[in-house]
Amino acid sequence: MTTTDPYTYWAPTGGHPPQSDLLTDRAIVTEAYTVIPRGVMRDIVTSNLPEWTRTRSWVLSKPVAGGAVTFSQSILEVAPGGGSDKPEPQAEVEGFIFVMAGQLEITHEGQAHTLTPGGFGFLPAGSTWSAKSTGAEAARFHWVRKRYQPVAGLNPEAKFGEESDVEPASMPGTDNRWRTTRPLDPENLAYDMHVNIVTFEPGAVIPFAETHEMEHGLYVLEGKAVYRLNGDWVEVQEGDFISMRAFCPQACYAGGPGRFRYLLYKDVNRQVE
Ligand code: UGY
Ligand code: MN
Repeated sequence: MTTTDPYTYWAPTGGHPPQSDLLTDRAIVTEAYTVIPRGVMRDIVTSNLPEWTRTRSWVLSKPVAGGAVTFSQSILEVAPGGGSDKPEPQAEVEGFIFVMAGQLEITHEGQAHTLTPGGFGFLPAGSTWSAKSTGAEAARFHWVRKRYQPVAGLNPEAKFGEESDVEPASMPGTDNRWRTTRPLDPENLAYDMHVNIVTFEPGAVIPFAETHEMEHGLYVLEGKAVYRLNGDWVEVQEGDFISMRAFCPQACYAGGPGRFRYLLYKDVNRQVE
């Protein structure tokens, strides 16, 4: 390989393509979990969406026939001036947006919200919203979508904000070395999904194999760690994505040298439909 930049397009002159851990060879698909390393998110796997202009997307998770995934998660990259007048084609589907780069203006029920990196928005199912990339560089953000499971008398409210304005909760017994920022109120049963930011200081761990009914979408925002997934230990780093089916045992060890941080989707607060 002649280039030092693993993301630069490179074509082999013959034989097999190179197998570098920064490219695609760390991808894993099992019944219990999927790992999509950042190197897989290349031009060749982008989708265009009919509702969006000047946009490309990488779909990281979606329900597939015979599978057990009930949410979709994509990274969208919207060039300046691009966007959508009606992003969500399905009235029963709610969404959560988390911005990683650029500036995204969301107009929800007539009110404009400008989101920059760390900014988030929860869009209840059936609400009216539009989105526009208003910065000088492309807006790059996560869009998690799920079919809302209504309960009589409970109405989830839209919420917009900034990660740094939400006080993180220290996980029990960890002296704040493992903490969770919860943009949506965990006590409010109107919400049937959460998207949290989970942070570990170097050396911090999930000290037991969590095994729970909730699925996860997990995108590494910063740092690296070894992640326990079902019976395997898998190295992950910034830009990698993991999805976990219900009951997939999970733990992690954040070896440093910096913080390990990820965006974590989970379904919550509902019986099986
Ligand atoms: O909230 C959670 O389920 C979280 N502790 N799981 C995780 O970070 N893998
Ligand atoms: Mn978990």
